[in-house]
Formats: sequence, structure tokens, C-alpha cells
Amino acid sequence: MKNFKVKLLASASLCLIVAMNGCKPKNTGNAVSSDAAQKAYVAPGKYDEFYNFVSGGFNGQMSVYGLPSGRLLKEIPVFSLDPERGYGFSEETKPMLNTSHGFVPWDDLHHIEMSQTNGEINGKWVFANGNNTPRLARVDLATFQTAEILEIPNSAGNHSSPFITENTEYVIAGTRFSIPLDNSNGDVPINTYKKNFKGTLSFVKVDSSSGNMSIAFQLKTPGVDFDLSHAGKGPSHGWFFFSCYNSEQANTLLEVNASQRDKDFIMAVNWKKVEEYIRQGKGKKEAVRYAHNKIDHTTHMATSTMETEVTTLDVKDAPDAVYMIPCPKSPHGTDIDPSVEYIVGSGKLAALIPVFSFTKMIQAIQNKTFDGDYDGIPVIKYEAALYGEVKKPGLGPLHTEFDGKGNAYTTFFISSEIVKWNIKDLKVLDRVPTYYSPGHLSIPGGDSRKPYGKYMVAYNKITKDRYLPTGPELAQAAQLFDISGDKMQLILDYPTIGEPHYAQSVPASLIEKNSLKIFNIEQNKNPYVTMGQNNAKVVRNGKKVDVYMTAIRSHLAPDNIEGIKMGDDVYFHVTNLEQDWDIPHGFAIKGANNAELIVLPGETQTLKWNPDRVGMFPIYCTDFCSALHQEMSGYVRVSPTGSNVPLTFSIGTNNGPGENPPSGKDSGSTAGGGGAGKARR
Ligand code: K7E
Ligand code: CUA
Repeated sequence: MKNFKVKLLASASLCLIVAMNGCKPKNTGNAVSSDAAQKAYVAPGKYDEFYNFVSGGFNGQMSVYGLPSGRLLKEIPVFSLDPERGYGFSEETKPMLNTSHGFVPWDDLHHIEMSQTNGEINGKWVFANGNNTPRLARVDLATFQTAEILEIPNSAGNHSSPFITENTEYVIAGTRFSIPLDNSNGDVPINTYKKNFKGTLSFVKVDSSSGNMSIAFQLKTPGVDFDLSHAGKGPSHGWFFFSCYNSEQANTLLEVNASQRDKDFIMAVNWKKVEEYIRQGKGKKEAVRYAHNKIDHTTHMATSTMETEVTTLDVKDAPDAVYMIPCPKSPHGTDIDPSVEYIVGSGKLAALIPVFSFTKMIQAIQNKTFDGDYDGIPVIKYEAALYGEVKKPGLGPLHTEFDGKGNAYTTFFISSEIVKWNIKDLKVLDRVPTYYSPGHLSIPGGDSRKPYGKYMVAYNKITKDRYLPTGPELAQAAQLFDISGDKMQLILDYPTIGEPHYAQSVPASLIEKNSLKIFNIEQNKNPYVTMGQNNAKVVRNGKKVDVYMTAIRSHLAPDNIEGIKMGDDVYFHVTNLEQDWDIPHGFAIKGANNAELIVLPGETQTLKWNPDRVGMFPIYCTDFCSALHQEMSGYVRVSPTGSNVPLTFSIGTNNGPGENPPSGKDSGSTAGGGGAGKARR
């Protein structure tokens, strides 16, 4: 393998010292010199220069790192349950994971894309795709929480997503798998693929102030597999480019049968024209079902609405709006340079990189320089759209990013390397090995009109022999390179959470200034909020028991509850009264078939509990919040069905006969009231 043929990264002087000491390890070329390591060093207490948002692949989440340190700052739950934060476990967040298939607690998150203004990242939201049960998510960068999830109907495997247009007009959702569409008969022989299976490209509108998503229209296409996409910007604004493979329309052993043709396609869609057709009423309203889930940041509650209609337009009814550009060998990435003139196609099995010219493509369309059609869609002659080919760049190109200085960087999965090449003359300038088999790569702003250059991260699929062994499965890993000079220089290796695919980075200043520190409790509109500890109470309504509980350092109120009975549905509505940054409280109860809650300052979260036996159940705060965090606990007594134990609740007053609380620890008064209460009916 080429992997081991590496360049010396160490500076000459350091090499000399190492050589003189005679302790040069055999694979020193793989190691990072201390000179290089300095570039990734962020001193304790100092902030990173960039936020790095990274897809988690099959963990269904998004993680946030700092660059250049590689420090993991946060994992944001998106499509998968997260017991660490109670996401998908609390009553408030359960609706986020609702779909037309019911509650789907997991997905496969491959790509993230940050909202843009004029083709530049604006730091408001970051979108993510669900690759399994087709969904789109929007994460709010003020709270670093998932704010919205939209299911995509007529789709199966939302892989070509969530790429966006230059002013975040649309987020795209292109289906990886073609299928019989939702309201056609899906109960057909699989080998009727060519007849019955269709693809769709969904254009999802984003409200510029709220960020709310809605499906504007879906384009129905021939039954190919959509892989990746990017929008034109500036002069090419109005166009979207989608790589597609399986133009053979095979339905079995795709490895062989979808690799028959020498070229597949990049589909070019003039979405402005499609918009026009939709305005003229050429679209068809179709009955479908898909979930639309949103969090309200005043109630802290998610709601799930089942939508029932979508507007579709068949490409056959959209003349002059859709074209095919031939692209060699099962194209994967389709990437557009910051000048937005060049479209880079990456054939997974190709040994060259074709670069297409937007200007030439438009001319070819005007001159009708076509090479027949694909299922009625005009196919532009390869040479007519081609700007040129990067020759012998490596094997298996996957993804390309740009540094804004006229250079492109492409990952090669098969030859395990990143190759830097010049966009204008298509000459290879430099190559570095990666350990091993990189998928995506990421340069801050590297797919926008304003790349920040400086750093590049490779996301490697295989780390064999790079780290201490951890059993049969090893972590996926990132490698950070300094790209400010002519040569790419490896400066840091770090394992990652999940299996990263795409990632994006932005200057910290863009995000930092909008970051929320607390939720204002005065604005908490949760129907079960408890405003102040004096209002803490337990209310029974038949078998339903609502516990209005507060949390503040260092007690839960009430902390003694009696009169809960077998068969009850108990809801602990915990309001965190803190108005101080970084003081969440947790809540857990023994035996709950559920997770904990983490309640952020000013927020209310609800845990549902069904007692399964008679007895005593401790409750406690799970987040080490103060010196007396271990004291932040209590008891819930469960009695048999039909027992006459009255419902009572208290904090600080429920002391045994003749026993007094120890002096100086009059919890009744620290609690600012509390006291015993009688059940309310
Ligand atoms: Cu190349 Cu799903 Cu973007 Cu992974 S995809 S690598
Ligand atoms: Cu609150 Cu620990």
C-alpha cells in the first residue's frame, strides 16, 4: 500500500536531533513532530479558533469539536435516543422521533450543512440528514439543540441531503433508494424495478427568520440512486447538481450490476425553472403521510404533526429544467468550487477526476450539444460540459473541498491519501497519506463561497494500528492537517464519536456570540412548570399523578411523596429554577423503564414512571451540581392498589415522632416554605 510511503513531516533540525539520539522509530514519518504538534496545541483555558460540526454516521448524532485542538465539546442528539440528556425519553422530547412508521429511535446521519447567506456560512442553524428513515433535522446554534425534524415522503434513504442553496432558500433531500412511491402499489415483484421504481428530489423551503422547514415540491425522476449534491451559487445560483449511480437501474448485486456503464451522471436541475412550473400549477398534489416535529423553546415541548399532502412534478413535465452530465464510474461527491464555475465529479471507481464547467454546460444546453437522452432527460455530451480531467490523481476519489486560494483537495479511499490540485490547470500539487481510507474531508468553509483555508480534517474509516487496540472494533478517526503552506502537514490525530461522514467548521466568533446561557424562567410556558418551590405539589387525577417538582441547589421539592399506588401513571415534571449558566439538574428514579432527565436552567422536563412493585423508591439528581449534590435526593413510597395511604408530599417537614431536624439544617426554611401538602383532587 501507498500508505506507508510517507513524507517526513519533521523539520530538518528536529530530524537531526532525533537521528543523533539514535532513537528514531521505524515509522517516524507517520509521527507528528513536536513542531507540527505545536500548531494543534491550544493551551488549557484558551479557546479554539473554529467550531467543527461533525456527523456521527450510524450513531445518529452530531458532535462538536474545537479546531485545531480536536477537543470534543459536545454531542448533540438528533435522530437517536440519548439517555445522557433524556432526549427521546422525556415526554417533552419523545415527539421529535415520531415518524409515519411510529417512534423511530435511531438513524444514520451522514451529512451536515450550515445555513448560508450569499453563499457564506452564517452560523444560525446546522442541518442534518437521516439516511435510513428519510428525515431532515435542523439544529439551532443558539441552544445547540435539535429544533426540528421533518420526515421526507416518497423517499427511502435520504443520502443526497441536506445541501443548501446560497441563501438557505432550500435544503435538499434526494433519495438514495428508488422505490415504488408512497401512494402507488409497493407490493410488486422486485424485478419490476425498471417499471415501478422512481426517484425523488425534495426541495424543502426554510423560513428565513424561524428556520421552519416545509416541503415546497418534489421532483419525480427515473429510478436511479442519488448520492450527493451541491447547489450552484452566485452566477450558477438557481441550479442544483446531483450525482447519481445505478443508471443501470439494477435491483440486485449492485456491486456488479450497477457498475456496468462506463459513465453514470450528474443531474443538473434548474430549480428556478421548476419553481416557475409549480407556480403555473403544473405540480400535482398527492396524498402522503409524513411527520413534522418541532420543539417550542418557550414550552420546551416538541409536537409532532402528521402532514398529508405533497406537491410533485415529474421531470417529464418539466422541459428544459433537467439535464444529465455523464460522469465516469459511479460518481459519489459532486463539489462546487468557491468561484462556482467548476463542478468536480468523483467516481468511486475512477482513476481520474472530471471537472465540469458551468459556463460550458449552459452553452451546451443552448446549442443542444446532446448525446441522446436518459429516460427522456437530455444527456449533455461529456466533452461539451467538461473543463478538463485531473490525470492520475489517485484511486477512488470520493470528496473534494476547496481552500479559496485556487486549490482543491480530494480524498482517495482506495489509495488512502489526500491529493491537492490546482483548479485552473488541473495539476497535482501535493499528496499526503491518511491512516486509512478517508471518506469525507473538511476545510472550514470549504464548500461555501468563503473558505477560511488554514486547516483540513480527513475523516478516516479505518484506523487499524493507529491506536491502542480496543477489541475487535476500533474507533474511526480524524486527522488534522495544516494547509496554510504549499505542502499539507499532518498536525494531529484524534479518534471520533460515531463514524463521521461530512463535517463543517466555522470561525468560533460566528457561533459564540449567539450562544444561549440559560432559558429565562419567566418565559417558561410549559403547562407543567412550577414557578418557585412554594408551588411544588402532587396532583392526582384518577390513576394519573402529576408531580410538579422543582430543582435548585441542593434539593428536589417535594422530596418525600407518599400515597402513590400500583397502577398509577406518574409524571415527574421537573423545573430547574436555576438562572445560572451551566447548572443543569438531573432526575432519576429507581426501576424506571426510561432514562434520566437533564433539566437545563429555566427549563421543565417530564419523566413518566409506572411503579412495578410496592415499596420505597429513591429519587436523586444525577448531575454533580454542588458540594451537597449527593444530598439532592428523596423518596417515593408506593402502596398497593386500593390502599388508603393518603397522597402527601413535603420537603423538610416530614420528620418522625419526637425527632427534629438537626440544628443548622432546618431544611424547611432553606426550602423557602415547602411544607406538607394534602392531595388535591
Ligand atoms: Cu461519502 Cu454517506 Cu457523504 Cu460517507 S458518504 S464517506
Ligand atoms: Cu442537582 Cu446534583
